[in-house]
Amino acid sequence: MTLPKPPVITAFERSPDRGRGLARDMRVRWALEEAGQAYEVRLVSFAAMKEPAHRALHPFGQIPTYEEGGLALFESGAIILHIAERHQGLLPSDANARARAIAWMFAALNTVEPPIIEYSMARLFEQDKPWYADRLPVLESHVHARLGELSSRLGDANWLDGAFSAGDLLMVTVLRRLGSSGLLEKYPDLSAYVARGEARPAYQRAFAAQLAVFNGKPLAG
Ligand code: GTB
Repeated sequence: MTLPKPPVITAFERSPDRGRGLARDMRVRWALEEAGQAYEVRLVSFAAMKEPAHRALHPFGQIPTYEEGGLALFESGAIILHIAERHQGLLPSDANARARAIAWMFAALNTVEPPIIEYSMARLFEQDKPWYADRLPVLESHVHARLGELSSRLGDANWLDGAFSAGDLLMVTVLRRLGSSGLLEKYPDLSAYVARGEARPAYQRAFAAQLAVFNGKPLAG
């Protein structure tokens, strides 16, 4: 009997985040670790991502991608939903709780991530622009609005809706993008929430694996 081949994901050959686990392969690695699913990683250069072979997998020439048997997926949210639907531990079995967890996945990607990305991109690429000083506080206020709302909802709960789910996994990875900005620290409950996610053994394994790539010593899958 031949064993099924593990799924293959793509990640940056050399991540610009210098191993901080901010690129979107990190969330897929974490989901696979939570699911207990072995996986392989194919590292791609920025040039290779724009080649036809990679664009056949990812129309926008990005990472991460996910290949499993005859299936090829792109978009980290879709990949994580696929993993979560096929394994225990990332989505509740109760139908209503499952639908709510999926709503949190969308909330992380569609409602919380966009203002965070806009803010981080401005800090990275617009500091020398004449509009930067006026624009940054506006972007910061958009982030604060979402963090305040998220903090109100989380309250003193450990996770967003009952047990840890793929919604929390995505939300934690999205909040981590605030990195050294200092914005998250204004919300001790959200900082603690991120720390709880980062303390999970599956997160730790995923983080170590992506860091090993940056250090030039990829771990065996
Ligand atoms: N919506 C897609 C998804 O969720 O999968 C977005 C995918 C995406 O943005 N991929 C990025 C990419 O491939 C890597 S994660 N970029 C290359 C390109 O577009 O040419 C984004 C990212 C990059 C760098 C850092 N960093 O240095 O901190 C963090 C996040």
